[in-house]
Amino acid sequence: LMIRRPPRSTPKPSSAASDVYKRQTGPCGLSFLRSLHQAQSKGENIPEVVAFEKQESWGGLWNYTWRTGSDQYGDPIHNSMYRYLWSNGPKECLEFADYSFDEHFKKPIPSFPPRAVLQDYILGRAENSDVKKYVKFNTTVTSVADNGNGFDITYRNKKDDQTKTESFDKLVVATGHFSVPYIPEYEGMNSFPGRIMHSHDFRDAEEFRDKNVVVLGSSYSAEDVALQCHKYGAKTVTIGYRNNPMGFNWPEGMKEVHYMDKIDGNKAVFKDGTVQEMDALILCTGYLHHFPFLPEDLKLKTHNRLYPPNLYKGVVWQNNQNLFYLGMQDQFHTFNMFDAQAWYVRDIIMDKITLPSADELAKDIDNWVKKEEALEDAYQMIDFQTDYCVDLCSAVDYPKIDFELIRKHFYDWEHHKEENILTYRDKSFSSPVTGTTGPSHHTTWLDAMDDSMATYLDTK
Ligand code: NA7
Repeated sequence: LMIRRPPRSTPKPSSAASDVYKRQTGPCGLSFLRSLHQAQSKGENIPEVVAFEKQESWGGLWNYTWRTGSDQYGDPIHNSMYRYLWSNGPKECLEFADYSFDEHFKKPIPSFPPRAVLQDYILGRAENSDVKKYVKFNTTVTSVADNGNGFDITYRNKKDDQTKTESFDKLVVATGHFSVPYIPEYEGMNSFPGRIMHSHDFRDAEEFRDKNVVVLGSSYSAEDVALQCHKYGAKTVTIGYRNNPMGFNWPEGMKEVHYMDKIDGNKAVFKDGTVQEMDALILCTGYLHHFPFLPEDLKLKTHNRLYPPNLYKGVVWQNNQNLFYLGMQDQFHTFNMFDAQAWYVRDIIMDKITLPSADELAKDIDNWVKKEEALEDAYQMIDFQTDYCVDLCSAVDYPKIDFELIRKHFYDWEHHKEENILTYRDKSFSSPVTGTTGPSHHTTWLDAMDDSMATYLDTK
C-alpha cells in the first residue's frame, strides 16, 4: 500500500494533517509511481507520496513464494502464483507504452513468457523510475479513517511491530483483487480423505503427478491449473463448471462436466451423473474484493466484473473523491490499462483533470455499467475494455499505444485458444509499441518444463 502527500504552495506546520495517498507496489502501484516519475521528468511539481507495501519486496502478485497461509509475521500470504506459470495472454497486449519489451530485454522475445520474465520486465521499469525511495516495505495498513479532509492511516511496521497513525489528503488503493480466495463449501468435504486446496495455494503441479484431480471453476485459474496438472503428469483431470463450460477441445485425460453436487468418500459426484474418483480437489472459484483496512462506506463491494459500480472512470470513488482504486476490474487489458488508470488518477490529484458534477458523474458510471451488462461474449468484452482504455488515454499524456492492434491481438488469441488450448501459447504477436513480432520460442509450451528466465531467454 502506498500513501502520498501532494505539494503545497505554502509550507505547513509538520503537526498539521498532510495530504495523503496510499497504495501497494504491485503492477498498479508501480504504474502510479511511474506516472509521477514521468510528470517529474517533464518538470512538473509532483505530490509527496508514501507507498505502503506489506511484502518485503515489490511486484505484488508477480512475486513467487513457496509459502501459503501466513507469512513469518502472521499476515495472510498475498501471492497466488505458482511454479511453471506462463502468461496466458500475449505479452504484446500488456506492453507498457513507455517501456517496451525490446528496450528491457535488448532483443525480441517470444509472446508468452513465464512469470519470472514478466516480473523482471515490470521491475525493470520500476527500477528505471527511481521510485523505491517512496516505498515503506514490510508495512501493513491496518485501518483508514475518513477525517473529513482526507484520511488518518494507521500502519504497522511488521519487522519491529510498531504502529503509527498519520494523516494524508488522498488515498489510492492498489491492493489487487486476486489474493483473498473465495472458498465454497460442499457436502462431503470434511470426510474427503484427499487434498483440498484453493488455486491461491496452488504452487507446483508436480504434486499431482499420477493423481486424479478435480478442478472446480470455468475461468482463467480453472483453465490453467487444469492444464498445468495435465502437463505435469496427472492421471486424469476433471473440470466441474458451475454455469457455462469453457468448452475447449480438451486433450485425452481431461474432461469438463457440469457442477459438483457433493463428495462421497473419495468420489466427486456431478450433476450430469459423472462420478469421478479423486485424490485432490482444487477450487478455482475466484477471489474476493477484500479491504479489511477500510471503513464500510469506503469499501468497494463487487464481484469480479469489467465495470464495478461506484467508480467514476473505473477509478474514482463516487462518494468521496479523495479516494481512488486502481485495477479493480476483471481484466483482459492489464499493465497498460493500469498505466492509463494511474495517469488519470495522477492528473486528478494534480488538478489537471477536473471532475464533473455529481449528476454527470453518476450518469457516466451508469452508462458504462449498463453497457457492460449488455455484453454477450468474450469479443464484446474485449471491445468494451479496449474502449475504456482508449477513453482514459484520451484524457492524459500516456504515450500513444496502438489499442486497435491490441484489440485485434485479443481476438486472434481467443481464436487460437478455441482452435487448440495446448498450442495457443506457441503463437507470435506484434508489438503495439515497437512493431517487433515476437520470435517463436525454442520449445513449445507443452514440452517446456523449465520456466526459468535463463532458459526462456536462451535464444539466438
Ligand atoms: P474468476 O475469473 O473470477 O473466476 C471465478 C470462477 O469461479 C468462475 O468460473 C466461477 O463460475 C467459479 N465459481 C465460483 N464459485 C463456484 C462454485 N461454487 N463452484 C464452481 N465454480 C465456481 O477467477 P480466476 O481465479 O479464474 O481468475 C482470476 C484471474 O487470475 C484472471 O483474471 C487471470 O488474469 C488470472 P461462474 O463462471 O460464475 O459459473
